[in-house]
Amino acid sequence: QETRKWWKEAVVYQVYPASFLDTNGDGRGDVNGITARLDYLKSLGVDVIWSSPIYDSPQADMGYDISNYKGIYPPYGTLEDVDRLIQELGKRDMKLVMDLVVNHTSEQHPWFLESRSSLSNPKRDWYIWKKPRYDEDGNPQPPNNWNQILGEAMSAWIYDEGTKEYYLAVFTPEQPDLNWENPAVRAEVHDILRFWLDRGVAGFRMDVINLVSKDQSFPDAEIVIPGQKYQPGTKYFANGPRLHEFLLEMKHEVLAKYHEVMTVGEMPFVYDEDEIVKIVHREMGFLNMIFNFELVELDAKRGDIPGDFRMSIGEWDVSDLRRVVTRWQKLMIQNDGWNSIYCENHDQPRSVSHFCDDSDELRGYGSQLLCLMETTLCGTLFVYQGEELGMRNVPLEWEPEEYKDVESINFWKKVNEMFPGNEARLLQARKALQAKARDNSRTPVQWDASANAGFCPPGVKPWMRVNDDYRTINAAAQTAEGSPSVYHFWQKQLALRKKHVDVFVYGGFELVNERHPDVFAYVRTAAANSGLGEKWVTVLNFTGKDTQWELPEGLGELKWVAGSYYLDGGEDVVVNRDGKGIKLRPWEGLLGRTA
Ligand code: TEU
Ligand code: CA
Repeated sequence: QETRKWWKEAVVYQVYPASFLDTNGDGRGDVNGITARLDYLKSLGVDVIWSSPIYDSPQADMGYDISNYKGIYPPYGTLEDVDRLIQELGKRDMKLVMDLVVNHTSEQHPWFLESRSSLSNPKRDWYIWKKPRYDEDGNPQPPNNWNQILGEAMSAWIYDEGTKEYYLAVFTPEQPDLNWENPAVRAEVHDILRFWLDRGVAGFRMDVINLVSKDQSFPDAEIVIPGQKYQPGTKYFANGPRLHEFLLEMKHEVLAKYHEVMTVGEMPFVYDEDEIVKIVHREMGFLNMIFNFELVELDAKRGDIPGDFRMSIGEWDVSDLRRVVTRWQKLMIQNDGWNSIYCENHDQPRSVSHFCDDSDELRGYGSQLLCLMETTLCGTLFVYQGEELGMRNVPLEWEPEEYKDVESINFWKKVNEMFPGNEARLLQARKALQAKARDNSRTPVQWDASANAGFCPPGVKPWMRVNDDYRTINAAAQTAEGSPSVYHFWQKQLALRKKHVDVFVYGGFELVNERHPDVFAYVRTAAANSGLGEKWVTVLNFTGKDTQWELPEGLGELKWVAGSYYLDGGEDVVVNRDGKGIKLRPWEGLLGRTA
């Protein structure tokens, strides 16, 4: 059927190259490190690798600031290394997806160096330049009140002394926004896409692709952070007036000319359902799927410190999670769209720490509960490096100096400025960093129990500190034959998902017991045209306590095939029955099928 696509069934594994594997002893991961671990990924069940940016970059934002789209950051390797990676992937029937970061470039990109060199430079209009506003004393002020996304206390407009104008940089000053209104800029973007497609990549994860069209009147934003000069302007540049036009052009000019390119657009700050469906609609859409933020922001709430929305530790319970997951499942299934499924990436804390309990006793169950959910939902599945090992957040004891991410650094600085010497506030901020900082998912992958966790040679200082728990949580221990492990659990679940794509990838989704206070449970049914009558039931206790769950009427007897307390090994899943009820332990998840 035409609704079937390779990129719907694919299991995508996100590599964060700096932290994956260092093969040349400089303390940074590299392209050859990815190539070196393909067999590990293949045997896990991975089909596609999406790598975060490997292009040449000054690394102001870990490669999301690109200075050459057609060259590789030398510490990561060379174009030849990438060619070899693609070749080795091909041998294993695997594919590569690149991270396309084209809302902005690095301030060191030759285009920007030219653009800022003079008012009359032909590339002046490739970025967004505006004349200052002036205060009473005649000092230049930013053209509006928008703040930076990664440093919310600061203006998104950066003054250029040379030409006495401001440029727009919505993430950090080192990431000037491209002016997509200019057709020459869009033509260059198309050229970049072709360059990589011609080299053999299978698709793109498009970084903040919904920010490329901005409201050209650049209005001041409403005040949502009390007492602050600069405010989030996202409303004026997320899904802006010409976004559809720009994406359609990209589809016609490039994507449609290649065979079944995989595209996933990262789309923060957009919640409107009609808008979302338009973007990913099977026929009329522009992209295969998007990353939305509703699940990972379940616990985020805005307070009074710039940056604390991302760093907040808000309350949530299973009904919130159920509402969000269900909304997206139904939205896409009912409207011919397509979902992406993820709980973790390089911008989020570790999922077991985020949604479950990462204590030594419960970490395995929680990791496997999340695995059960992710592998039984409708959509393309994205696994983040280390998630398959149940890696967790850094410990609270780490000093703020261990945090390397620009967003964390800006946040910590701001809290110290606002509350100097205020121990309570500083402790609160440290807890927030430990819970939510992007650094949590960026620590080196833990390969084995040797020094530096096998990420880089002993004696070499890794670019970022290795999580202290690597002696117990690492790939060598978890892949050892017969070891009950989060890795083996993922491996088994991915195989099961692939064996039953009619159900898990293409099937229907229905809630059961939808008012249960602790349990998120749903039924997946085989795709209508598959001729299969089977139903699969996922039951997830999203709490740290025992609970009781009634088997719904009408499903008949179930055969239980997986459970988060059954750490591989093929033992039969035994459910603790109590009349019609099933007793679930903390973070216990079960997967059953109708006979
Ligand atoms: O992220 C964009 C984005 O809006 C969030 O994921 C962001 O990291 C978070 O909201 C911080 O407040 C993408 C990349 O994934 C991220 O790593 C980059 O820093 C960012 O774009 C800029 O390129
Ligand atoms: Ca290296």
